[in-house]
Amino acid sequence: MNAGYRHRAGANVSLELRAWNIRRKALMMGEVQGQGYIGQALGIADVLAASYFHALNYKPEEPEWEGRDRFLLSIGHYAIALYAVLMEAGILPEDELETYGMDDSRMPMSGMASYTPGMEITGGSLGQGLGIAVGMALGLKRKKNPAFVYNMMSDGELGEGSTWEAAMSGSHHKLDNLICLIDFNNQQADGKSTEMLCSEPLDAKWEAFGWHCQRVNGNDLEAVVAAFDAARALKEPRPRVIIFDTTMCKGVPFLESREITHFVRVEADEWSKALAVLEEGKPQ
Ligand SMILES: Cc1ncc(C[n+]2csc(CCOP(=O)(O)OP(=O)(O)O)c2C)c(N)n1
Repeated sequence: MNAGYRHRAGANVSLELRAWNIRRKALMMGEVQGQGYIGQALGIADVLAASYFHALNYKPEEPEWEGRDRFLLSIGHYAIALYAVLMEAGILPEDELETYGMDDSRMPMSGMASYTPGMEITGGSLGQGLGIAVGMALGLKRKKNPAFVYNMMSDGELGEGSTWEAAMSGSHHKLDNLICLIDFNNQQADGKSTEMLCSEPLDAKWEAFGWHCQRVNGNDLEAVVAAFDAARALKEPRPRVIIFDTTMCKGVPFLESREITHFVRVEADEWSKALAVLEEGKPQ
């Protein structure tokens, strides 16, 4: 663990409430544009809450602090989800929420490193994040910087050859400072990931590539936190991956039960309805 610093602001706020706040902010941004990858944001909110309010070291007021853990969003189309947690963490000011996706906004609809504090890479060309993460993790080690690199990727990226080249080099270089987070929502643009290009048995594949692998329910905060703790504490000279099985649209039942596609259509009047439904489930 990074000896110098651990972000503890708002330590009295529960992770459940953090995740709820992330969902709420994402829905509010979706409402601004009338669209957005909201199914993914609602699904990954618990993992993001645990990342930014349990696992990561960072200084909100100094997003480029050299000692920070790096969080790479390989899936640039999930930007709405990352903006929500960056706001919740105080890295992005909340009053910019209203600018989401607009010209001159610091929050474009796909993640761009040069626009947004806390957006480490310009992801979005799928399958690139893990390779970048391997390079960063190697660089940090050579500089004797004890920070971790987290790469957040999707199940769709498991169908990219570049992911597996990166996986091989991560274990070749014994990158015990690299933690890959996979959002396994089993959805891609054209259908279910398992029906498009099946990557199962996934745990066995990562293990065979030399990684320490865990697979948990990504909407069970207790399990998510335990997986982060185990990945960080492991004393083995190899990279770690956590596969999170998540439910798209989690927290808004009428969207959850809709025939889910990669891009969930939300009608103009449904944004406020979704926010109202979320409000009913607000944790204490
Ligand atoms: C290399 C590459 N190919 C295609 C796309 C277009 N694209 C954007 S999102 C997406 C869906 C990918 O599925 P997944 O990453 O599992 O995301 P989810 O459906 O969970 O959002 C695709 C094909 C892209 N961004 N990059």
